[in-house]
Amino acid sequence: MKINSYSKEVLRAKSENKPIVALETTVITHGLPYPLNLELAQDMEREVREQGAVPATIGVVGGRVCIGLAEEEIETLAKAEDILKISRRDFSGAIAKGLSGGTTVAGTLTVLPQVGIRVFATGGIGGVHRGAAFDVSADLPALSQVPAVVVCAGAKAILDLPATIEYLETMAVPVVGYKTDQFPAFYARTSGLPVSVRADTAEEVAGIARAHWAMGVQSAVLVVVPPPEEDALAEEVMEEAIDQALEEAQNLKIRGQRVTPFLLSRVSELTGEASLKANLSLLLKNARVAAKIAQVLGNRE
Ligand code: PSU
Ligand code: MN
Repeated sequence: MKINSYSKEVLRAKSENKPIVALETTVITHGLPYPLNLELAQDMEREVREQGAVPATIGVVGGRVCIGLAEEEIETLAKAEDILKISRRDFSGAIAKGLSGGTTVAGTLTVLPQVGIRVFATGGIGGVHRGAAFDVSADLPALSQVPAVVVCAGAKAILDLPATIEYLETMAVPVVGYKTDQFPAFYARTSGLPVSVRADTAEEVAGIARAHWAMGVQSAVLVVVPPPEEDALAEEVMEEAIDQALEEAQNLKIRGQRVTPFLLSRVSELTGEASLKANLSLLLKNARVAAKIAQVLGNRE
């Protein structure tokens, strides 16, 4: 059964052995409003290209798992109102029924080993939700099973960050602070929580990743990058908005896949879009850092 379909640009990059950076699409379909999401998708691809790497935006279009999306396909995903959010378990339904959707961090990670890509940029990973013992993002088990470098600004701040970090430790995922000793809190640069190792250059990150996989551990290496100083939120401002958004989610009985998109958009409204600005700017920064790492690490042999 042939399920993957490559863009011309990604096929060429593979044949010329150019470094490739995977990008997810749930941030487009569920994370950001139109038309900002479309602009962001194009800007992230541009950032990757400017660093001399090739972007592979991954998503599902009409049941085809696309490794690299054409401009019109990205636009379709960005405009769609009722579209799937595809985590690991959701591919099967989408493929069998010929549906479309944005792939989450877990979904995108699932595809990477099949297509030989090992560097991936996103905004913030999912994690353990606050006060909800059984709401743990599928991003965490996926990180424990896929050998890739995942570049992010930590886990989304709406989550229980200490619990998320404990989970990453249990699942043997190194947390590499990129020019930082602290786990960033997505919108904010600090959280007071430690990383497991620090790296100050792309070369150092690549060295850590190679050593990790050489030890035979097949998990991801999580590279955490603080959001750009000029757009980051102060921790107190962020926490106040998050508390209110969480209370509303509970009152409205928001559950399952809808929790994360609801909280992100409420926090954006409550902070007068300051969190949205931080979100966009950290996504671009992560794409740049990922491209630098891909340059050094290359694709999977
Ligand atoms: N980063 C963003 N915005 C997003 C996401 C990440 O800046 O919307 C998405 C990612 O795709 C992540 C998903 O995998 O949210 C997590 O959803 P859940 O908590 O339901 O697993
Ligand atoms: Mn969940």
